[in-house]
Amino acid sequence: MLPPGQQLAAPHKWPTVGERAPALGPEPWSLTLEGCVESVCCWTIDQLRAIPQVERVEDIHCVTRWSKLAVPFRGLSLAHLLAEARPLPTARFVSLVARSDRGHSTSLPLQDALELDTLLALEAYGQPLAVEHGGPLRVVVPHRYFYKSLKWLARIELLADDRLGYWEREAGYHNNADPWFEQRFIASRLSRAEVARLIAGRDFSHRELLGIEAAGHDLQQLNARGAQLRNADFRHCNLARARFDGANLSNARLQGANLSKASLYGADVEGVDFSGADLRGADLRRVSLLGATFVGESSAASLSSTDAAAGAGAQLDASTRIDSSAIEQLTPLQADYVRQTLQRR
Ligand SMILES: Nc1nc2c(c(=O)[nH]1)N[C@H]1C(S)=C(S)[C@@H](COP(=O)(O)O)O[C@H]1N2
Ligand SMILES: [Mo]
Repeated sequence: MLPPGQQLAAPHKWPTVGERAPALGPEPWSLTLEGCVESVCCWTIDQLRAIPQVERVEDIHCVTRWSKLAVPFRGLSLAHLLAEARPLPTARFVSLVARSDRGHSTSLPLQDALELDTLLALEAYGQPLAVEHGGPLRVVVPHRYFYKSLKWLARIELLADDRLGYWEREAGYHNNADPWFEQRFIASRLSRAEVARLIAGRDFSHRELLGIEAAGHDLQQLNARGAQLRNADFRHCNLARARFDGANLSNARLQGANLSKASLYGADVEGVDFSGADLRGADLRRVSLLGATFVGESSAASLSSTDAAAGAGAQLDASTRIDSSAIEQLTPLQADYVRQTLQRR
């Protein structure tokens, strides 16, 4: 079963999301458990391997809308390590801190972390975890978007009060992250008056406008270069000739938008829904398309591509510019649809 708004990644593909390698640090790798505990603990990877290992098959759901089912992990249970450190009654949250150049972390209520059977994985698919997937040690939090599953775990800190993680703080990702309730982003903090002023001025460039609700507006030639527009709602907007160069449009809703001759050059469009959008003459070079949708998965499966274009599918043709490497990031259905429609004149 897939949570709402998710699509299966291509089989045998495991996308790398976020940081691709840990920061340099002392070897051998060690894990520290501290904060509200009776005894601070520290383990090397070899010591962790000597603790009884558990095997778990878990589904991965990335907030950028790709999922990967039944991934076999092996490692140790967080509960087992916590028992060794003996949490104090004041411990209510667990902060998971990576060995990371940007101080990457995430957090969970302690009770959730335990009830969800959080795993500290050393292996996936019977092999030591690859570095880009968090090796030698990553967190796997079942039933939460995968941003709660921290790569390169170096420190666990038990806290009395929550400390927001990197994505939760910097990107407005929802702190609870339950995919079954689509807890992807916190709501926009923009007031209606601010939104109205921005829409009238058509200048969003380099602004932080997470989750802006602009559906249905005339934003022809909008300047949105370098803007932070994660989860923005641009459904059915007139965005002809708009400039989104270098903008972050991750998970934005662009269904039915007119994006003819718009530039999305170098933009982050992971998880964007372009169903029914007009992308003729649009520039989508140098974009990341992980989890993007151009045609509803059900209509792509049931209609011939011509019918799909007339209905729910995005309008692309030979004048739409997309790198073939970006098309390969799409699910097989989406990639087929894009390749076919790009040949139209
Ligand atoms: N240290 C660290 N952990 C991280 C991230 C990151 O950028 N840095 N990204 C998170 C996100 S958003 C996802 S979807 C998963 C991606 O894991 P993968 O690259 O193994 O697919 O790792 C999560 N853990
Ligand atoms: Mo993610």
